[in-house]
Amino acid sequence: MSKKAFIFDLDGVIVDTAKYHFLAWQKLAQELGIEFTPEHNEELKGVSRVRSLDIILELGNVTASQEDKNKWLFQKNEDYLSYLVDIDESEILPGVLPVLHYLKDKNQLIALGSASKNARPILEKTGILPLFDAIVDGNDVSNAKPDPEVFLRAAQLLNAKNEDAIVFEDSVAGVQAANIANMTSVGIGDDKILHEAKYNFKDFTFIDVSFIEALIN
Ligand code: B16
Ligand code: MG
Repeated sequence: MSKKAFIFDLDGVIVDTAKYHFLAWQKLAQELGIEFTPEHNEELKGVSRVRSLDIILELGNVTASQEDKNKWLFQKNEDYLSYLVDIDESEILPGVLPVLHYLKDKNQLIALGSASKNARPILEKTGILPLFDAIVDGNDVSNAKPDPEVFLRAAQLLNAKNEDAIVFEDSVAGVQAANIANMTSVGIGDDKILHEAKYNFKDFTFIDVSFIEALIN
């Protein structure tokens, strides 16, 4: 059996923190008098915090000083973190744990490839940090998805070839990043939104052992 590199995005793939990002951004947008809908939020998935704020400000045609932007970025993150205080393993999305454990049992390599700067504490609180052979997050990269930097670094840390890497992603930008990196992209979510992914599943409960087995071999 060969060894493949399985790279997981965090928000929207392993845990449902995408909803907390949305709530925190929506609160800020409201304060700034900017209309911000779940549809707008799609554009923010997998995108860095700084770029997310710029997108929201562009939506409302708001220009701001760097000082104000820093203040709002801080405020949004504090608000986001307040939702994370009590999270535990129940936050892990259905079907994810069995896949992680199956990969571990089969001696496969597992990495995180997330844009979030809050990734480590989330993995710790949900109890799955020890399952990861490598972690690349928003603190390690300078180029945001769809730039493939985050996934290329993860494969590098795992000593794996890009073509032996499989990326699970819920964002359009993340799927594009995986494709650019020559990795196998697996979209998690709406297949109309993630139509560029090589494979697509509504969520992990739709992924069965035979699919993972085929990826390994
Ligand atoms: P933070 P992922 C991304 O995580 C989120 O999808 C995106 O909405 C968020 O803005 C970004 O992380 C930065 O997160 O503010 O915690 O640094 O999906 O790449 O795991
Ligand atoms: Mg995501």
